Amino acid sequence: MKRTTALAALAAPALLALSAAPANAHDIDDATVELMAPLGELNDSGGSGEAWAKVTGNEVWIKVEVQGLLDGAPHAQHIHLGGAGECPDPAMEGSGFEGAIRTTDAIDSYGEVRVSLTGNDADTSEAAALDVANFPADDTYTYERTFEVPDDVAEGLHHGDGVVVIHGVDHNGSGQYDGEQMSDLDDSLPSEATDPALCGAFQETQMSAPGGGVETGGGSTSGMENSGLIAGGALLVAAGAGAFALNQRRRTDS
Ligand SMILES: [Cu+2]
Repeated sequence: MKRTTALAALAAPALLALSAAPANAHDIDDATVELMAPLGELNDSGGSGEAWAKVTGNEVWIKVEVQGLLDGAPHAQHIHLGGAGECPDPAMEGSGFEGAIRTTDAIDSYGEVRVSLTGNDADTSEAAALDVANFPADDTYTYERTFEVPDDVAEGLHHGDGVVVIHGVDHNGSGQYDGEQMSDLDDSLPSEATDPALCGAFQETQMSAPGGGVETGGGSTSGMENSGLIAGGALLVAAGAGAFALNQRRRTDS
């Protein structure tokens, strides 16, 4: 995960340096990436779960399985992006109820809401982050949906930077969202309704072999292999071996 992120960060300048962006970027866009995230407990929510996703271009299929959350209360669920691509330490001291982690406390770790995992064909953008009528409201549920995301979100997901966060924690054990403190996301909601309950950073799975990618014309390599070449070139450029990287480009283009 960390290694992938580092390679991605190095790959960007390499693309500019090699001026080979159009052909390779196209291959990456068309590549399918399969992701998995074990969902870990935050705020002693009592929950657990797992998420899977398959991203092809801008199309995202996602499945989320959750157990053990507060029953009969909506669980806002999102893909967050733009942070460190990871979950906070569950032991982190937050600004919430008896030190609970509130959503904004851990924004550096998982980033902002970019995808709202709503049901009922509702909006999946960040604008629907608190569309409580269209989120699951059971203690245990399975959610599955296929939808389109904007380019920058697709790119982040392709790079394995997405973090799944499920919200809603009954800190005081009252059986509902209540308490004195209001939400850091919406001051008309109790903080319990939006505090993070589960978190999982997507990681690329090896479920589909790179060789299984769709062949593009002219006997060129698959998108996965091309992105490997770009990443390899980036490391060499970073090491000052620019000549080798240029040879690499010629071989990639031929
Ligand atoms: Cu969220």
